[in-house]
Amino acid sequence: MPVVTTERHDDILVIISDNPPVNALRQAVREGLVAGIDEAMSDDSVQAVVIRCDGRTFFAGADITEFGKAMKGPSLLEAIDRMEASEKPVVAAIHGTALGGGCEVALACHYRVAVPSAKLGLPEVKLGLIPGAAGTQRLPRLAGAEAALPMVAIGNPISAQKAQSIGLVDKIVGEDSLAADAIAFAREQIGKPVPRASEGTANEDGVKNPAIFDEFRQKMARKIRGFDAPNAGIEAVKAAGELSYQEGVARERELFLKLMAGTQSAAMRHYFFAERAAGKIDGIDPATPLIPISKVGVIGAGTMGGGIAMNFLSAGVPVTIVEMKREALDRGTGVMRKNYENTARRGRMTMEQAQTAMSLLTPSLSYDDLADCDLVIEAVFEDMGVKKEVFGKLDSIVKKGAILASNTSYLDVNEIASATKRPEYVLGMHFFSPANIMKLLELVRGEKTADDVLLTVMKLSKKIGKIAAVSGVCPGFIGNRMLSPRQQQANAMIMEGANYWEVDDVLLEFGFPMGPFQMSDLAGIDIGWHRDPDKIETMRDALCAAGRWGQKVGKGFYDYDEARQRTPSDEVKALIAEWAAKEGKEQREISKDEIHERLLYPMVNEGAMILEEGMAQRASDIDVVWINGYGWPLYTGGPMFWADTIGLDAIVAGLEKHGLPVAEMLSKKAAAGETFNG
Ligand code: 3H9
Repeated sequence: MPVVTTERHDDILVIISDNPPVNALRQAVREGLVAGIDEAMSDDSVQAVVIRCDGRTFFAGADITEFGKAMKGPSLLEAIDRMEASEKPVVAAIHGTALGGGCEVALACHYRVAVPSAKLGLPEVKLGLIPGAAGTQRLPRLAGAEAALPMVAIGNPISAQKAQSIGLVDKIVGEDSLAADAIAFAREQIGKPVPRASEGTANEDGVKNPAIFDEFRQKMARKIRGFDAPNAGIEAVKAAGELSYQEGVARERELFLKLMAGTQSAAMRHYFFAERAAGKIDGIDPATPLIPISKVGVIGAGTMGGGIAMNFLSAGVPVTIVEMKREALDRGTGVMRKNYENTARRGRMTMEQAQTAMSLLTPSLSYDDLADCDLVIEAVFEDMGVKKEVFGKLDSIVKKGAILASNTSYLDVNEIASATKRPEYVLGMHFFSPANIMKLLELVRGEKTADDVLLTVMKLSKKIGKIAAVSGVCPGFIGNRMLSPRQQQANAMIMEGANYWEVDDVLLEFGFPMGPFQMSDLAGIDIGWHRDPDKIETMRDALCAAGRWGQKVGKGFYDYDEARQRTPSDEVKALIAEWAAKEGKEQREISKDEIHERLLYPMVNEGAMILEEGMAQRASDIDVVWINGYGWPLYTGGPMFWADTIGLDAIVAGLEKHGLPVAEMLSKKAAAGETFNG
């Protein structure tokens, strides 16, 4: 069965692509589209053309798996130029997502009709690229440079309604009658001169006001810091106003090819597939029947519990939240309500949606109210004794067959499970703070966790908008376990003479949002402190005793001004020197290169041990965890992909140079010239 077929409806030829799952524009599809257009052109009885897709979506883009391989068949640009060149009207009929190359197909058609639920976008920038089939040249000419800029340089898709408002969609048609409505629309265009996006003049907005490009760059500065593609995108859209269409396409090509050959795009394409791979669980049949989850229980209404609950409420799943004391319960639910209201105020949801979410919440002071929940997640104090008590209690109250999950960030999930008579229904669900915002969810698979339990929670993660990765049971799981050697090195280096702000700066320059000492200040240095200012046994005790509790009191490792700008503190410098002397640490100059290697290489080494012990299913899962949970810069592809790009032999040599341990897997792979990601 060919992937592209044609269908005659009197004087209209309908070209239909059916290339599951997302109608990616692979070679056979491009050939089919060209053949379809040729058929329409060579048949005088055809008066107009409709291009549509079967399956769940209109073309979701070029086929990313073909990137980096030799191009076969017509290029996408050749294929779509044929559409635009036609004198007979060509109409794109859009449902699902018209993304990247798919949006470029739509732009090359003379008209676009879409169902109300459709989305259109140019997300190439999220793959470290810019559109490469004239999208940066046709879109500004059709919709204006100002409207094109966020689409090209940020890459978020827009709704059909928004697309109509900027001229990208001509008509919104019935959700269930796209095929027929598109044919009727095409028939109405017969005999009229065809409008071509490449001949549009909307891009003159950027010519009249060239300041929009710099303004946009400034507005987005934080978001695009470190990424190459957004700037290339801005440049390409600007070129659409400065150059002829043909010259503009050549400029786009030049920018596209440069990005395609670079490490950033390779890293971001790696991440695209890594994120999808993380959702797959080795050894579990994806067709395993799932446990229905229609009601969730959360224990603890503090920051973590409240945030966890909001994920489910926002996804329309009723939640019962339990606290010990009325005051804490009221405070917790109050904070949730406020968070929703703020989100609505910022326009990210309607007030009505916020109210609907809150109406699904049942606050309670009794564990008994959790009896009929299908999944209960505890977010209580991180103490094994407390956790085991909670799980024993839950086991006796919550109905048989329900899943019991712990939000622990480092405790032994097998031991927690042992407090119940249903260890196969127990697992870890490690959310990251703020739990309603952070994307990452570590699913901790206990020794006895049943397949259907893990698969159910994996599927549920997607429903609540999380990116989940499976970890085995080990202290700190994947994420915190790898954080630990980095922190150890950071602490050790400041005792050996490195400036703590330089340690932070090295990570900032690498692309992290903050360094370890800034992070301590943000989290609060006094967390877990014994609160006795006379008992000073560590550097941290000394900081706490001096009232340097972190950002919340205006001073921690740094002094903070009112705008929360940090300045290294003389008091802290003196404290560090004093402690270093006490510990007999010799002081020396430590270069930024050494800081960089000693912070990051041990993380790669820990990642190798995690793989060696089978605690992560695959190296790319580790990348997913670090990018989504800890701010590892996406454009490097995550710690394991990054290590591959700089060479495992270089990592080993660096570790040895600094007298740091080297995992067996790492040294073997390095010696064999292998990489983590194959
Ligand atoms: C481009 O177009 C460049 C052009 O400008 C120029 C060219 C010259 N290719 O995400 P899902 C696979 S760049 C190949 O789980 P959802 C995906 O790996 C492209 N494969 O589904 C997965 O495979 P598996 C610009 C693709 O419903 C399966 O499809 N376009 C592609 O959650 C299902 O995917 C984009 O960047 C692809 N383009 O979300 C859009 N897309 O089942 C990328 C998906 O084996 N795609 N697959 O794991 C998406 O954003 C989402 O897939 C989409 C559906 C929203 C469409």
